[in-house]
Amino acid sequence: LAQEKINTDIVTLTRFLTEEQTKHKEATGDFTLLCHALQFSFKSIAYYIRRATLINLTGLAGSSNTTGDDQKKLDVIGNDLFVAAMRSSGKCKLLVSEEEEHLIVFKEHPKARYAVVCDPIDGSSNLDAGVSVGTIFGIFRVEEDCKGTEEDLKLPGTELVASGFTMYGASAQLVITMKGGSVNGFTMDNALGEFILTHPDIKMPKSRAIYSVNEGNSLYWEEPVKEYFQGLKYPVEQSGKPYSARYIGSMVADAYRTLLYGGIFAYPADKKSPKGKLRILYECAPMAMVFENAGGQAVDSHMKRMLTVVPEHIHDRSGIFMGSFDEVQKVIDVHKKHQ
Ligand code: AHM
Ligand code: MG
Repeated sequence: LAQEKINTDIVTLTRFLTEEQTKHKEATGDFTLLCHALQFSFKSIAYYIRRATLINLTGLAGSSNTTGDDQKKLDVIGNDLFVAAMRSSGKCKLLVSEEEEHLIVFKEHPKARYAVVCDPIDGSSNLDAGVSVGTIFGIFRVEEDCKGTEEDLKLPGTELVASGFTMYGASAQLVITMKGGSVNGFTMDNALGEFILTHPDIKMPKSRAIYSVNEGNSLYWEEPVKEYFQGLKYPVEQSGKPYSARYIGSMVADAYRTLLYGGIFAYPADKKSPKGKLRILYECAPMAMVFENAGGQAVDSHMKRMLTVVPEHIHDRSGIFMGSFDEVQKVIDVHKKHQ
């Protein structure tokens, strides 16, 4: 038998972050330490998700979060793991979580220079069936003398210094991007307990005939949205083939597939939900940054660049269309026609 070729020069997330840090002469190492804490929260969330059915972690916790969603037991545990990791990092001053009504201020770390926004377990309606869910995160830099109120976080995504997500699927996949940088993907090696760089410098395909949207909401869609999706299914040109539909109902999983394969993911605002469903600060903006840095586009339901949308409050929502550059351009063009 031929010997398997063993890679002995593996790029782990830890090594990647250290190498990134050395590129920035002014770096203090705080950002790297914050990322190590993030990494630990992803590992521990992945661990509990994998064991959920075995240790009675499926089902509801019996509570609901600020925005009225029923909380799953794992929503609560994922949030607690995330909050603890951020607190103990010593580098996080402010934290916004989907599962926490108010901003968390870590008063014990007044000199910390970062604010983190997160959805600890996104897509939790899929949990009990063992379908992929994910954690979304964004990192902002804050001034030492910032007020420590929600005002500090009414920021557009253009202010994010880093963002990304981890998808808990067949394996845990972590995607991270820094301001103005490339998008890099890591796969969790459970035996090593390390995230390994498996998808360096992700660039999205410019187009791909796949759409991902909850079509069950089409009754409530605005005209341009109806026309756009109708056009994908019933192309006018003779040669045009209809698009394929894919919808998991976990934004992280739908977005990850879209990032790798190309196509479009949308959760539009509609007549029933005029502000859409997904949250600007910790769902839409971090994803938009990943998509833009990978060569794609992301806009809201007014066709405004998603990264420039400023939330009115920390849990504010928005419609979103994100994906391959040309696919999102088609959405923009159809909307322009209707103006
Ligand atoms: P959650 O944060 O409460 O889990 O909700 C967000 C999720 C996204 O992951 C997904 O894209 C969307 O909700 C699915 O919603 P719907 O079931 O309306 O299609
Ligand atoms: Mg969510």
